[in-house]
Formats: sequence, C-alpha cells, structure tokens
Amino acid sequence: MSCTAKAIDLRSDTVTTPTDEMREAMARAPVGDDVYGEDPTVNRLEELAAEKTGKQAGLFLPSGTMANQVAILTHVHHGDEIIVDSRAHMFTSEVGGAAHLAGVQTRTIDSLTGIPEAAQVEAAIRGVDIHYPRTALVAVENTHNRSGGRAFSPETIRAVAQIAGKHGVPVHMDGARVFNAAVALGIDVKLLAREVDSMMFCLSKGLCAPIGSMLVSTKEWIERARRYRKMLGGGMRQAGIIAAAGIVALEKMVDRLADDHANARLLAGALLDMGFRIDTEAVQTNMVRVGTDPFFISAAEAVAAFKNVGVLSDTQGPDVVRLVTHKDVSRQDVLMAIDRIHSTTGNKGGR
Ligand code: TLP
Repeated sequence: MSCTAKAIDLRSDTVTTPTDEMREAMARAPVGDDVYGEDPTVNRLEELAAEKTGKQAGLFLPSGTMANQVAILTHVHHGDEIIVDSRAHMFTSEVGGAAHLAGVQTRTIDSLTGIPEAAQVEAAIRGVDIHYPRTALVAVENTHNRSGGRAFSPETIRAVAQIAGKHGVPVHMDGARVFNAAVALGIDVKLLAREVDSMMFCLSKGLCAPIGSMLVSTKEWIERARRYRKMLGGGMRQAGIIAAAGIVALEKMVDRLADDHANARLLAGALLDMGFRIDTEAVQTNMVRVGTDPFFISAAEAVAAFKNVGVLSDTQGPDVVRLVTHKDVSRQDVLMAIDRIHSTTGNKGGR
C-alpha cells in the first residue's frame, strides 16, 4: 500500500463515526437534567426504544457493558448463579463484572452455535437443594459475536426462554447487534424482543451513534434498573446531546445494515476462494471469522500482515481473525481490502 492510501478499518463496527444528520441533531437537541428525568431528548429516545422493540419502557446507558451489568444487577441477588454460553460477551469480555458487581457466579454452557440447546439449559438450571445457589438468570446473545455474528430466530430464543420460564428464571438478551439479527432474518425486532424479559441493544455499533446503549423491559423493571444505572455512575445530565444521535440511529440507520451484511458475504466468499478457512454458514450478518491456517502461523501474525497492507482487523482466538463490515467501509473498500489481503498470501500457502 502506498503511504497515502487510507487504511480500511474492519476491526469492529464500534469504529463507525456519526453521520452529518446525527451531528446536526446533537447540535440542536433540547436538553435538561436527565437525573431529574427532565431531558426531553433522552425521554424521547427511551420512548422510541420501547416503541421499536415492543417493550413498555427503555433506559439510556453509556455503553453495552454497563447496560448488561445493570441488567444482571436488576435480575439477581448476591450469591445467585447466572447461565450463559461460554463465548458470550457477558462472560468473556465484561471484566468479570457479574462476579465483581452483582456477586453472582456464572455457569457457562458450551454451545455449538452460540446459543445453548434447550436441554443444556434445562440441565444447568439448579433444583432446590440447600447446597445450591439459586439460578437467577439465563442470558442469550443475538447476534452472537464469537460465533461470527450468527442471528438466532425467535423460535430458537423461545426454546431457551420456555425452559427458563418453566423454572421461573428470567431471560436477558444481550442484543448489542439485535437490529443486525432482525435485518438478517427479515423480521421486526419486536419478534425477538418479545421472547425475553429484558434486552440490551447498542446504538454505537452498526447503527453508528457515537455513544450509547439501551435497556428495554417492563416499566417496573426499568425503574429498578434506573437505580442501578445511578449506582454505577451512569446517571448523566444533559445527555440529550448524545441521545439525539441515538434517535437518528434508530430512525434512519437500521435498514442500511443489509449493505453491511452483503459486504460481509462478499468478503467471506473472496477469502474462501483464497484458501482461508471460513464457515460461510455462520456469515449471516456483518462479521467474518477467518481461520488463518495455512497461510499464517497465528492470527496475530495475520493481523500484522493485513495491517502492513492497510487492512485493520483483530484476533478472536489464536488462529481466528475477525473482520467486521460497517457504514464507514463501502463495497469499493471491501473490494480493495480483498485485493490487499490477497497480496499477503502470495508465497505462504500450504505452510
Ligand atoms: N463488543 C466489542 C468488543 O468489546 C469485543 C466488539 O468490537 O465487538 N455485547 C456484545 C455482544 C458486544 O459485542 C459488545 C462489544 C458489548 C456487549 C459491549 O458493548 P460496549 O462496547 O458498548 O460496552
């Protein structure tokens, strides 16, 4: 790559920048003190999140991590147990927050696809015994990041939720990218949200808002969650400035996710043709998990080689690189990324 060529950033959809429309909305947003409940723009965003997902109420938070942690705090008591897939973000990438903040232990399930089978969940839910912790929550992730962005249907979520419900255990969805799931499945996001008791989704990933995630659930649950948000220091003041971008994200940025998905399929197909290991069935949304064997010894080596030619990516395990498509990477950029990656594989095949 010449030193003037622009790097193509496929590390994550978190790198997306706000649109001009978002910046304009932020500049003119009416604001107030949200801890008093007086920010009209935050209030509008919370109502809109509830409307779009078919839930009673919404809560605006600074990040997906804080939103998931607030959800755990709201569902559990100290010393309880929660059940998640072993590759769930809530388990792998939230700094042990469930243990530290909520004081719960996490029981992980190794699933094939990213969502546990109903029978696995049933086997993991504790019975009544003086020795056992109480199973207080089952969490599912949709789309599932570490399985390559797989989108799970309402029926698949329901299979888990029905088992949990039978045992009186609530279900939370880490729907950081649930709009990607809805677009990929061609369904209204309400159909996914209605299967779970609470749901988190991010405004700041593929939807391109600079900051923010939402929790949605019943009015009563959201009011309890609001207290935990305050406890963690997430009670913001004139937050309408950032909520304004979130409103644009929800109103204008959902349908275009289909372009990101098409770009991911384009990229996956080309990398497969080059000889990389790709599970194309898993390429359902905006992520491509690339097995770096046999071209590179390790994912870190591949990430370095790609960076050398102006393609930014990230590792997701010792021999897996993750590439994520998003609004700031056009189809043209993806074609260029394919050419650049191809140039790194030239004399390394078969190693
Ligand atoms: N995911 C980030 C990194 O933290 C790995 C990414 O680049 O994919 N749930 C899921 C499923 C996520 O993928 C993420 C972020 C979060 C929660 C946390 O959201 P933020 O970054 O807003 O705290």
